[in-house]
Amino acid sequence: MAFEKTPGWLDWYAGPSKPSFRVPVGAVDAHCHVFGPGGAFPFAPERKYTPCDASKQQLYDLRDYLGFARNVVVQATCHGADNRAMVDALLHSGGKARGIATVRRDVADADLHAMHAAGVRGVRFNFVKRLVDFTPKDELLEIAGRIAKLGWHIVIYFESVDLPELWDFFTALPTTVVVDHMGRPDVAKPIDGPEFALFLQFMAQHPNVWSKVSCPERLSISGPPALNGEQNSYRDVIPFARRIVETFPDRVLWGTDWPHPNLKDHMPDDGLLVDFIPHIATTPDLRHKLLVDNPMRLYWPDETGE
Ligand code: 0GY
Repeated sequence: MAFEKTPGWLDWYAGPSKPSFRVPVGAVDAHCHVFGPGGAFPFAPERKYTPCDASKQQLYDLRDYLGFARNVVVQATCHGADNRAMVDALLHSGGKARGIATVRRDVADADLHAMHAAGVRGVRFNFVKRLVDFTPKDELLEIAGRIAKLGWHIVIYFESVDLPELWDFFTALPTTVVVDHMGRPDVAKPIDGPEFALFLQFMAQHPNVWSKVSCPERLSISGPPALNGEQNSYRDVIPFARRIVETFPDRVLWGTDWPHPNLKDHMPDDGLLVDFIPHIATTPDLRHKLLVDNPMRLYWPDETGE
């Protein structure tokens, strides 16, 4: 099937720079996606955008180029609850990729078990209104109870202004909970202001809550060097990510977010994103936890990563 991209859609960046920062051996890109290809894995009718194609092979080529060893492939909303493209990527990874699925209440136990065998280790609950329609909380809690029995965890995606309203639901979840992109802080607001303090409190009071310190390109107002001429890309995001890494070093993950859905003003150079890591994880020990120890504990608990 031929799909037409959403007008203004920016394709992922071909020919990224080689990062100067060498990631540690065994590093995991813990947040990335595949899109189709649409001809093989059609996009879902209920999708809010139509992306370019971004295949598993292109993802794994990028992994090797940037120096990563493994991936966690997160189901993108353009595929709805049809997890075939993500599962196909896992099955062709030689055990080097795990997955996060989107499921509905009607998913069969046999399907959950098949996804587990393929490498799925969690589900994603998305509360970003531009990406998904509302799913009733009782349905999500029912799914949470079922996937908890498989030892899976829940990835949540929301905007920081919505955390107060979602707090009771999030804190009732029975599994490890991984927050995408630091709960999308508004980096124009002070780091010591009430909104980010609430996010830190969420993590501090709930030892089952982890955070991905990913996506500076989505959160930054100062932008990448090509736009602002400064040395450090996404400079305004650094204090927020660094605070989380230093406060909760054993509960943070990092990912490229390739192929970067829904970016309208610029497409990041994935090499520059890797060069962002030493600014937010400032010691070799913090970097090893962020890139190797933490994702291995969550996704490959029986392997060491070396
Ligand atoms: C991300 C961010 C976004 C999109 C999706 O699944 C998706 O469509 O996750 C976004 O638009 O902020 O994590 O990839």
